[in-house]
Amino acid sequence: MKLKKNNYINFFKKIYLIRKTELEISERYSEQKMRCPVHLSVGQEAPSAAINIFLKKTDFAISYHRAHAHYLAKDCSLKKMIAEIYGKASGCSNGFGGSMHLVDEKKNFIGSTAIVSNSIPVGAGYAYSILNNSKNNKVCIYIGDASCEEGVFFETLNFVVLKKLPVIFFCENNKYSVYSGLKNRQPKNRKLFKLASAFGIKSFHLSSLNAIELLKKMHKIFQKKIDEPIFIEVDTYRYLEHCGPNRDDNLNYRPTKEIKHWSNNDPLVITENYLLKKKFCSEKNIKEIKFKIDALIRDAFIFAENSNPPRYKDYERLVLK
Ligand SMILES: Cc1ncc(C[n+]2csc(CCOP(=O)(O)OP(=O)(O)O)c2C)c(N)n1
Ligand SMILES: [Mg+2]
Repeated sequence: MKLKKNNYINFFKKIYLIRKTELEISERYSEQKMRCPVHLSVGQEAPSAAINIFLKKTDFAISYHRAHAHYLAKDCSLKKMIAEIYGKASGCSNGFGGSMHLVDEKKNFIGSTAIVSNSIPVGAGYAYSILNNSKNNKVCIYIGDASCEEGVFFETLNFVVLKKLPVIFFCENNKYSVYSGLKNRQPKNRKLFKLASAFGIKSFHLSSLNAIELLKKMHKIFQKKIDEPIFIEVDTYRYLEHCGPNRDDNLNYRPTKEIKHWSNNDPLVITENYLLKKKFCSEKNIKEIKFKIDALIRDAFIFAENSNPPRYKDYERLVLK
């Protein structure tokens, strides 16, 4: 089946939703009403937006500390995410988890975790638990490039191959772990996807530098029946600091040329231009899409601000139980 006009439009919508939500968080963060650190995905919206065009609603996903994009790309509740970041009882983790502990069971988003690599064994365990159900669901395990440096990564690769678990490892390689570039952490020319293929996992290496090409290549992967564990590495780039609402280019841990290279190929600009060029949308359609999403975001912040904080007895009931 060919990619349809609607696939491209939905891809753009997801990227726009993630970008605008993250920028709104970034702008409002200094008001000090958000009760947790935030790892924003500005710049790296395209990978999760692309895979979620092809994942089924019934597939599962588990994420890491930079979870907002993964959660929103799976159509989880925006209101509950913002309320969670504000530490409110109406949040998706009842206000006790914050930005790094997002969950939406209705959408099969089984959680996110602050411990680097923790999505790997928990996601594989979840896949093991659904192995014999008939629905043929997959578990998409999001990881960052740094996750491929933890022991549990290798143990789990072995286990998923042995048990033929229905997992999709989805590695967003933004080249950095906090301030440390890959060249300081891994031997020269090491390819992450090759680590997985050495374990016998079918592995793919894509780039989000051209978001449309990414969508097309992702489509190719999902054209074939996936009946074994697979590993998808996508090169991508965050524009803001590792954790927090600001830019940190003044710290000089990333070359200016590299930053420019990625921001000159912005996924939002590329997808919007593509929709116009292909006449999938008129300028007016794009405006309407943006207007609707902006309103959803505004409502989510109003909902969060107007919600109550959790009560201690909820803490006893939900967390200490
Ligand atoms: C087990 C563990 N070690 C270290 C940390 C501290 N830490 C938090 S985020 C992070 C960087 C992870 O980088 P990566 O997985 O590439 O994701 P990115 O932040 O680049 O999206 C580190 C080292 C942690 N949370 N857990
Ligand atoms: Mg990284």
